[in-house]
Amino acid sequence: MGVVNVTPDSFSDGGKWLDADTAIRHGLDLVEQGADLVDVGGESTRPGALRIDEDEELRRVLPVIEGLVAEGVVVSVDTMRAAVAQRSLEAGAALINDVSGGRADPRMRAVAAETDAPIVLMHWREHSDVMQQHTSYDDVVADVRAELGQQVDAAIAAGVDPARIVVDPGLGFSKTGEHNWIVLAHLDAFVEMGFPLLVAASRKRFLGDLLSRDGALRPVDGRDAATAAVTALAAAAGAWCIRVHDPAPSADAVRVAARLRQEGLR
Ligand code: PMM
Repeated sequence: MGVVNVTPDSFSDGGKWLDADTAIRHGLDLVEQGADLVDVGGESTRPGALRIDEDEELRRVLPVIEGLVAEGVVVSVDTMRAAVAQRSLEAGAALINDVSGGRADPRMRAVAAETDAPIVLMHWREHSDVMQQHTSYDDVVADVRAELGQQVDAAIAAGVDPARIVVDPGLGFSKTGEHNWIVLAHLDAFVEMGFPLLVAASRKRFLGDLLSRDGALRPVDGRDAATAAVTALAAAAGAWCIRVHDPAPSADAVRVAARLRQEGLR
């Protein structure tokens, strides 16, 4: 999954693809580089981000979704709003990527149920402006899995077909860097939930921390090799989808992991 953030303020690519034509061209480029689908988002969820209103979110994502769908691209919409999900599906999006896992907008589960669209449910506790004040866990793997399980149960109770659910532990969302590493080391616990697993580590701060030198954080544009390394490991652990900004090395990493898994299953 390649990422197009149609936002002025996303941490890794904010402001780069704000105008629709540029965003569409970038989405096509991601496909050219090996992405099987393109995730279009209009609202930044970086730590501390404030929300934008629904009209602005629609204004940002709809033309990009329409443009990419017209070119035959499989598109997911990265949104926490039911109305944005609904309109995006009507515009041709194939999948809902809700980082709040159905928790931010009470109507999201109903939209997924009524439209029968596949939906990514990500582990989520709070909105981005305060999420890093909610990072307390007894056991991060067990707790995230249990809370994500509750989000899955709520979606199924609202009528979402279990066969259409994708789960995501939500790296960096109400999690410290240490938590992210522990979660990544135990992806099997999430694979065991029995749903396709999405992992999104791309360019995130914990990679910048790992690669820092002399106290200076590795800049965002220097984190793609580490991202591809995470891709290989996550795919080898059984992840179904990897969400990245730079798909070429990750697409190759997925092929390496798939080949090794094939050999391991012999
Ligand atoms: N992270 C971001 C945005 N969308 N979606 C899913 N499913 N999982 C994530 O971890 C996730 C996401 C934040 O990263 P960005 O600002 O680079 O898009």
